[in-house]
Amino acid sequence: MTKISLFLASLIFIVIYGCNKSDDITVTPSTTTTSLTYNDLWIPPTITGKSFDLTLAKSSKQLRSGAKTATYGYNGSEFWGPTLIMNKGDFIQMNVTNNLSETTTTHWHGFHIPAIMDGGPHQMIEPNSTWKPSFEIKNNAGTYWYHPHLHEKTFEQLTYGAGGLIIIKDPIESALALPRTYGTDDIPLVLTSRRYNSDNSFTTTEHAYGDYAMANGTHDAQISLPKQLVRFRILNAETERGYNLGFSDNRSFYVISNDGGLLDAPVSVTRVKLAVGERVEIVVDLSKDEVGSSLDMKAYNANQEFGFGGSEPQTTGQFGSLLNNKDFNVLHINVKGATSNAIVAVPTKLTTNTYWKESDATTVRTIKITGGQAGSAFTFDNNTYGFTTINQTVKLDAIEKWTIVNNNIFGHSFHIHDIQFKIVSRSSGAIANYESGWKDTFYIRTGETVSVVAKYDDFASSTNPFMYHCHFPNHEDAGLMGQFLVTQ
Ligand SMILES: [Cu+2]
Repeated sequence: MTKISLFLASLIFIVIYGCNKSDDITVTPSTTTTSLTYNDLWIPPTITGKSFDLTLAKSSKQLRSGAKTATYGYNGSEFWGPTLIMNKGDFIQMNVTNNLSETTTTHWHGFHIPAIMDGGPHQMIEPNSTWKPSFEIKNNAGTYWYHPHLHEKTFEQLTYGAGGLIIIKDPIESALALPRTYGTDDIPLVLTSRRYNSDNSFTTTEHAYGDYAMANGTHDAQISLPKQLVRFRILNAETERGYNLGFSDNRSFYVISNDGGLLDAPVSVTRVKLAVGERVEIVVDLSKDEVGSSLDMKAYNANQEFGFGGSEPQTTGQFGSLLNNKDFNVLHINVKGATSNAIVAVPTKLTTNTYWKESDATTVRTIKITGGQAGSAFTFDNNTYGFTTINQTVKLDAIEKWTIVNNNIFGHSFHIHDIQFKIVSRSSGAIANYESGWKDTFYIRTGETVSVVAKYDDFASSTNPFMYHCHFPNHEDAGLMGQFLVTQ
């Protein structure tokens, strides 16, 4: 390089990198996005109390330059819906109005409630009608979510943006010195991605992965966070993509909670994997960061094992994506001054869970993931999902071990309604410490066998089934779903 070209290069460097403002920050183009600006992370509004009115309707959102994108949202949101905040022990009234021109359902993911209140495929909400389930909140404090679960329409309705987070509070969690100022040091973070047609509409024909990462319905999201401990409530709301999450400087952070509530103690990690439908609450320490500095939360998804959603090399087509087999940003974080009520230390002890053990189980069931070969649909035990078929019958109050076998061509995300379970074994090796708590969804690798133990208590019905299914919405739509009754 000549002196002049060096001078020009440094001038360009200063122009590009030298003058950052808080709102419209000019950044280095990452490997996976050509965008030069960040957009402020949308924080869903909250509804707190015992009565929740939700209305699902068509909407639209300016997601790219040019035409707005047709979306679905609850309560006027342009994408997604409000965060519902409720207390364990409260009796809740839900009023869900469907203002779409098609049928939907609203499932309370992770909730331990009667099957008829569950919002699965059977609790259909016709257009211009209101569904009014009511139930007691029996779950532990944690991060749950609601989403459509209409058979063969789940993928499409989720893709349009129908969904929302639920935060349950209880006295154990409330007594801990944890960040819990919503939107300030307690940040909801819904991770997904979308693919676009040339008219800026979402691609809704079946495909496994979007091309552009999205956090809370925001592409290239950024947030300013205080110089203190900050909690994130993270949901993987993808179709098939898994996330191997970490921070751009490889700092350690704490996992404090997974699907069904607090772990016994915080787990220090530098990466946490999150499959579709799983939630994790993490706490990251920003107290040593300079005000004005920035870092990124990233998906370290390059070089994952075969079968991990998004590990495929291709960039286009049904299993391709511009994000596949790459590390990419999920949230850009700008550090600002601490708040007056900053949390500065993670509690060493969180709660005392008493988990079911393998030896507690009086019934053992094996469920095999089958099909999926030569263009055939995935199935459980070679049975295609049937709306009136009961695949399993569980006795009320039974403690059961369910062993899921995936001698199949790809990884899946397995979800059981009604209960929270304990993962007791993984044939591939150890159970990750960050999935050591109560769970309702887990990742099952290709070639793996995973066993979980749960007690099927409180709610019996001879007619209303619960679901178990792959939480890849395209897979459940295609029939990778079964039904179980809990009977007296
Ligand atoms: Cu699946």
